[in-house]
Amino acid sequence: MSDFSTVSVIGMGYIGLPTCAILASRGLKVVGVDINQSVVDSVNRGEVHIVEPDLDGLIQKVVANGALRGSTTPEPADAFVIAVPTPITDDRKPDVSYVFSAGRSIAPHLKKGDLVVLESTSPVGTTRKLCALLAEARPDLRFPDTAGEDADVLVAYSPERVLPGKVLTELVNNDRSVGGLSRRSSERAAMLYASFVNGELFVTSAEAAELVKLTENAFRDVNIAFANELAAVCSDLKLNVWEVIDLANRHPRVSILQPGPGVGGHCIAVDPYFIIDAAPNNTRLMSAGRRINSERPYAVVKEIEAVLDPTKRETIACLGLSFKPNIDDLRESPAVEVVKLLHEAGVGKIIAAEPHTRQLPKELADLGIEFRDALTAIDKADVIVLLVDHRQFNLIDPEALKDKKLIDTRGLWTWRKARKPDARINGRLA
Ligand code: SAJ
Repeated sequence: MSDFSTVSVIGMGYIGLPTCAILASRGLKVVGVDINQSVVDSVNRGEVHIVEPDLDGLIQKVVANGALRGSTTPEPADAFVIAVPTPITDDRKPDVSYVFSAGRSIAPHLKKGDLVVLESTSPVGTTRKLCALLAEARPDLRFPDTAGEDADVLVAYSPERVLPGKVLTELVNNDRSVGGLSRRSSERAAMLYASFVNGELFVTSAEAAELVKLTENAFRDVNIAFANELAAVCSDLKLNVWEVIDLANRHPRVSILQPGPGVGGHCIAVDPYFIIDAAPNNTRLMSAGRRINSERPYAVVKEIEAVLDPTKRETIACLGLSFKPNIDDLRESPAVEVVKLLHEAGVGKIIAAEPHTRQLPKELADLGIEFRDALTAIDKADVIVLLVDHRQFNLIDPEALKDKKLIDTRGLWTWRKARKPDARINGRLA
């Protein structure tokens, strides 16, 4: 049990809301702050506005027992956890304005002994800038950037690293880096996380912790780019990339990720730019990775065009629109991008199916794309494009699709389901 009694979480999005729920479930009084009135209202009704396994039950419970309350304005607390978005601008520069406005909003409520932790993915140096902003707003208090261990308010950075879809488990079980602007800041922040983290807590500097977070996602982006580059190579050489990867991964020190129609979501496809912006002359690999992954939807459209019959207007079923399997999140989804590019190319009649949403996102609805359930879409189509390997699509027997032209961007039907168990003898490939 920690000696914090009240914690305020600023930003109740994909990370902030589950964090509120976990902190509140550990006996802390939590005030979740969000500038969006409808988010606050829904939390205060015990409801969730995002889809995340088990989160609804937990929120309902902690709101009902009075441990969590939503508010549009911050109020005094022992610790403030900032979990607001840090998007990129159109010219791919980090936009940390939400972090600084969160800082300005909590500054009037700070008192001696308080802790401020930034969790948002941030360019290196942001925590220190946030601290300077707080110090400027509160000249009556001492902060660790200038007062070191004598500071009145402690400031640290501790990035979230949870996987959407497994947030509640990973929040508790993942190891965590905690980077304070002073030793006491690190210790105090580690104490806060110890109230709910079972994983190990590693203390470092704020700057190292900031780069650690960016590095994790940049590493993954570059590695997915390798798989996507291999997919292009295999397409040239008329080889099955899924088979090549599966067999290469039998090497004890090789672990290639999976190719696909591109990299989506608000993290992996964005965070490398934070490093590229900070060190443009030393990030050739990360820049190339970003380029390769961003170009994937165009390669998929080319593949589709190549199988279309030019003498007629064929129907193309695009299965799956979310940015990864088994979720409803369409943010920066390469599948949506493929549908848009196909529409722009003006080839065929497009039907889209997404089992996790009730309707098309506005950007596709505005284009007049038809929305159907997967089986109807398949039935009507000449070409089936599998864009997301949702569980539901795994149930479809590839045999039933043998009269259709298949573009399987995830290797679900053309490799994972097609692989015959009798291709192995005593655990070895025959
Ligand atoms: N993808 C591939 N091939 C793969 C793996 C993923 O094409 O082999 C694609 C997915 O289809 C998806 C995108 O990459 O479009 C990202 O999916 P993901 O499941 O790899 O990751 P995210 O964006 O949901 O969450 C990531 C995680 N980071 C890492 O795994 C290093 C998560 O732990 C972070 O907390 C999260 O970013 C974040 O918030 O930063």
